Order: sequence, then structure tokens, then C-alpha cells
Amino acid sequence: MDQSAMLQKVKKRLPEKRFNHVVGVVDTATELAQRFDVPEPKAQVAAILHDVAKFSDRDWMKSIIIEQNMDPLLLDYHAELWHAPVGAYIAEKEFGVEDEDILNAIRYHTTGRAEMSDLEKVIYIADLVEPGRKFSGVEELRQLKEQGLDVMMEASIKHTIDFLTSKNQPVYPDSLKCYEHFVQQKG
Ligand code: DGI
Ligand code: FE
Ligand code: FE
Ligand code: FE
Repeated sequence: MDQSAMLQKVKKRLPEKRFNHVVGVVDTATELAQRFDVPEPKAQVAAILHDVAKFSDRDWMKSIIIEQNMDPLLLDYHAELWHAPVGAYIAEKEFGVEDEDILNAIRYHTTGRAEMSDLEKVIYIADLVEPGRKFSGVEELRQLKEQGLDVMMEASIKHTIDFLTSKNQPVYPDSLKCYEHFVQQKG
């Protein structure tokens, strides 16, 4: 399936506002991919599909997580996390994506993880800083592109963890491991 067919198919599954977010992520991911030497078509496909499961039925997602032997810990955490691994499943089954790096970029776009590929980082960051995102501090995160992909990724995962802890929300272990990975690299 080519990219425009994918985009049309995604559009049918998402409300307008969410679809506009997806288009923003495609734009930002394309720019970051160019800057950081990641193949643009891979970044674009991952961006188009990253939130494909955002409006999927919760019970259905739960059944997929169980059936497909995904990490059972997901079920102990907020259902908001489920659309990422289930999105990777849909990308493979319904959109025919076979590239494991693209599937991982979708799978880990919400939590991050310890050992992320450059493509995974690009999608994680683009999701957070696309033009539709308005939270305080987002402009500072965008500026960090001048300092490299890892600086951007470290600041991004920190932002997410700060946000969650400020709301007394649990942080999924993969996010903490991601943070640790960057902090230890410096040590
Ligand atoms: O799907 P998006 O809204 O574009 O963004 P996302 O997939 O990055 O995040 C979806 C939600 O998940 C967001 O409200 C924050 C939340 N989230 C991200 N990481 C964690 C988390 N929630 C919990 N409980 N734990 C996490 O580690
Ligand atoms: Fe998402
Ligand atoms: Fe590493
Ligand atoms: Fe998103």
C-alpha cells in the first residue's frame, strides 16, 4: 500500500482533530528524519500509522494484547498505553507493514524504551512536538533539534515522566528504563 492510500485509510478511522495531529507528526517526523539521517519514507509510514489504534475498542485491544502475547504488564497500566502496541499489530495485519523498525517505532511511540533506534526516537519526539502541540515548554523542546537527536530524546522522555508524576500517574517501566539509559550514558 502506498503512503497516500495509507493516509486515506487512517483518515477514515480517526476523528478530524486526531487526523490533523497525524498530519503534524508526518511533517515533523519528515523534518527530523532529514536532519538526523533516518530514511524519510520509513519515518513517514510510522508517523501515518502511529495512532491508528487510538480509537479502537478497549475490550478488543485487551483481547489482542492477550492473544498476541504482548507484555501482560500493559493490562495493569492505563489503557491509553494500549494503542501503541496494538497499532503496530494493525500496521502489520491491515496495512501490510513488514519493516520491524517501523513496527517498533509505532509500538514504542507512547512509552519509549531503553534501546531505541533513531527511527523510534524520531517518532517519539515528533509525536510530542508536532505543530499542534501547545503545552508549556514545547518550543524549548523543538529548539533542541540543534543539539542532536539524543539530547532531544532525553529531554522528551524527561518531559513525559515529569508530566505524569506531576499528575500522580504511574510511569510504565519502559519509560523509566528509557530515561535511565540516557542518564547512564553520560555517567
Ligand atoms: O496518542 P497521543 O495522544 O498522540 O500521544 P501518546 O501516544 O504519546 O500518549 C498518550 C497518552 O499516554 C498521554 O496522555 C500520556 C500517556 N502516557 C505516556 N506514557 C505513559 C502514559 N501514561 C501512563 N500511565 N504511563 C506512561 O508511562
Ligand atoms: Fe499515541
Ligand atoms: Fe544505547
Ligand atoms: Fe500521536
